[in-house]
Amino acid sequence: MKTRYTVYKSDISYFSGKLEAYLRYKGIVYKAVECGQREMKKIAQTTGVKKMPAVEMDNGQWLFDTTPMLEWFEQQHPEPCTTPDDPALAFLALLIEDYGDEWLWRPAMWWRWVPRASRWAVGYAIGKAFAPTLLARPLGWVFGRRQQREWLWGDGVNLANEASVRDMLFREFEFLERLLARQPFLLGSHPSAADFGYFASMFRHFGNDPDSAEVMRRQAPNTYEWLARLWNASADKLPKAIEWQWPETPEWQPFLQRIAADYLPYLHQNALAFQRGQKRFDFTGHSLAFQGTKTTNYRVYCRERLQQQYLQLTTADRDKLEQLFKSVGGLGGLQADGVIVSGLAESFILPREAKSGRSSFKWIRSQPRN
Ligand SMILES: N[C@@H](CCC(=O)N[C@@H](CS)C(=O)NCC(=O)O)C(=O)O
Repeated sequence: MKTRYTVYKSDISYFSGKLEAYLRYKGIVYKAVECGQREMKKIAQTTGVKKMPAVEMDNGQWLFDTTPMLEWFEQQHPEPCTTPDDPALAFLALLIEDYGDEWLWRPAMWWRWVPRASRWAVGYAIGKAFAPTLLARPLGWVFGRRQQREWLWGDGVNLANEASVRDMLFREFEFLERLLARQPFLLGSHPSAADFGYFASMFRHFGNDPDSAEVMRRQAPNTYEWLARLWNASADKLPKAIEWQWPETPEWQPFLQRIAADYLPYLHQNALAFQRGQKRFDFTGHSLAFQGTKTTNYRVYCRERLQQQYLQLTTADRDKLEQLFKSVGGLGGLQADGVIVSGLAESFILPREAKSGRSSFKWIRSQPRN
């Protein structure tokens, strides 16, 4: 008998959009449950963290965190395959997935919680999901303030760099527009982990929230079209043969540079701060700097995973990737100071037995850091 999945999600949640797009493309049948206070409590008690999406299986086991989840689903439901057959390209897809998950989160927070129309609309939607209608507006207001504090003003964003954080979206549009004008998905004819990683911010935040969605419709119609294409993709609508593309065209260069010279140095500096027991650190990258940004244990784990995946590649595949990144500064940031252990790896082994316990997070006041 087929496993039945219940997906606890929210229609305004970054990572829920990513997971659902993946499940839809794979043709994996699931029951969707919109999260409210009760569901979040249930997730926290079984997975240990108050984060959605989470998946409950009919055998009582649970899946959580979209990156290991996608890996797990890929093993259980291999067709249609979302992993490029070239191992170097498969690694790049995972690197892009991680960049989309973590690096685009900050501009997604800016575009959702700073412009007033978006802040009010999404705040109200969250308030309504978690409180009686009368309290929806005040709760939305509190939630918006919490997100601004947690991810922007209390996390290295200030008047001097705010415009650069806002403009991170435009840098992504410059890349995506040129690429998606030519091909249907980021790495070729079919979706890969790279598409799902990008989809998180693009679908449930930028393409959804009133302010950024209008900007996207005006400035990035190819990206807007790709959102619908991926959301409605299925293997039978696409060509039988998959054609993966090695990223050689010019628009890739600034994008690869953001990974090599901003994101990987950020992961490295975050891991060093974690190792030294610092709660905050001053991040300096090629195009952005964040003073007093919060050290994030989870992102030490993200780096650790990527390092392990990279080390599993053959020397020839690693050389191929080094060549790709050579003109934009190389992949040194990934390996610098070796593997710094997050201590979290074991808790992300899936599936997870349901356990009953208390989550240590006070939900409204603080958020688990991705
Ligand atoms: N790394 C996790 C991140 C999940 C996450 O951050 N989820 C957000 C919603 S998109 C959440 O549940 N936040 C809870 C809160 O804001 O209190 C994943 O990939 O699933």
